[in-house]
Amino acid sequence: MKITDVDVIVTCPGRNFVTVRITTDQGLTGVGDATLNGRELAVVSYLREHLAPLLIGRDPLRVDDTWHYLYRGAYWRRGPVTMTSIAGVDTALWDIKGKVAGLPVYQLLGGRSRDAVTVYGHASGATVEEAVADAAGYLERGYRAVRVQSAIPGLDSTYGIGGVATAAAHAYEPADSAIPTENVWDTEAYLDHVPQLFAAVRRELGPLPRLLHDVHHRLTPNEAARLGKELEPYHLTWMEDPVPAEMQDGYRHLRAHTTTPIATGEVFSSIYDCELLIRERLIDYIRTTVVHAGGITHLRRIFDLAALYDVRSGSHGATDLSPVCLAAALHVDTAIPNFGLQEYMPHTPETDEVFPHSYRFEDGMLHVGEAPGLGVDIDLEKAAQYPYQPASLPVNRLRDGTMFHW
Ligand code: EZ4
Ligand code: CO
Repeated sequence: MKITDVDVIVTCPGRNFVTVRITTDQGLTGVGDATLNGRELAVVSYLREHLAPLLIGRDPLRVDDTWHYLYRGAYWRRGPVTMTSIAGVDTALWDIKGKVAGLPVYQLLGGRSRDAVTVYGHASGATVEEAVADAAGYLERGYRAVRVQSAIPGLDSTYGIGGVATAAAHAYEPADSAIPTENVWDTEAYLDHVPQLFAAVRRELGPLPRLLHDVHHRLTPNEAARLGKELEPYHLTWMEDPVPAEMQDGYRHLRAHTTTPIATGEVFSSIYDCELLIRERLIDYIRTTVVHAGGITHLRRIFDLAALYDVRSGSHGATDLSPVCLAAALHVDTAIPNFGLQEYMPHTPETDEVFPHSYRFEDGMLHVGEAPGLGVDIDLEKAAQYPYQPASLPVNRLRDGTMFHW
């Protein structure tokens, strides 16, 4: 069997997605997500100019060999653009392998380790009361875990809060304009507010619902230690990305000062970005996912390393990861022994139409499909109706104008 075509499709059914579609000489096709929010066309160029020509004529079933060919063959290793590009190819090859075998990909990864994949939803609000009500709504709709974010008094804009209305929080999409929106950030206001938010959520919703919070890389290790300690009474499932991703040894200080569980990894692109965190058990959940961590082939290696140290998976699943990534993530989640939790934001109806899929949400869980391969496809005609629109993620500045982390 040979690869005859590698197409890179860009579509914007509400937001931009990049999809790799590989065709074989026997007419089989496979798809992979290669979306890197706000930097989509860098990946498109890497794929079209540098990877596609290398793949024509290769055996699509040599998945691991192709991964190493692309990873080692570049000489310049790692980084989000490279690893997202490789992920798109790798995911498409797993899809083809599944179709050739006549099996869903999770079967090729060792088979089912659980009945379904537990997810967490995104609750938010312009006030604490709204955030509590939104979280309660998720629990009523059957979710077993909820991430809670709320606006910070005194700040016009806060990460994780829907721009339109709270009821549309599931449609939260921060990449809204070609030139980044500039937001203002105040660490003291944030640190003062978040413990009050979770005190209210626990008071209203009781001790049992699983609660999460995303700090989005904005604290120093010592500030994160303070927040972790103050959140201890509220028993979070995890505090996400407490410090900037590159500050790995900062996790030692954080870990030594709080028992609030820690999750990180959505911006990591390889096992080398999280090896120290896993080996020293500095985190509880590793949030790498298929599209940004080198595809199924590499993600499985990360999760296998994590399993040795009792670190569980908690894959990123915001809506800038396409349904192709979500489908692939569900195959991994279903198969691995150390699955923890999967992030889930429903895609827009337009996106679901462009990417028909066999996974389904029911009662707080996602069920992977039984179709051979990934069980997801791209509808080329529908995709063509939504041309690319430049959109960047926002930036943050402190009150005095200093550039900060977003
Ligand atoms: O800001 O995926 O946990 N989810 C997140 C996301 C990220 C976006 C960036 O593209 O942190 O909302
Ligand atoms: Co996050």
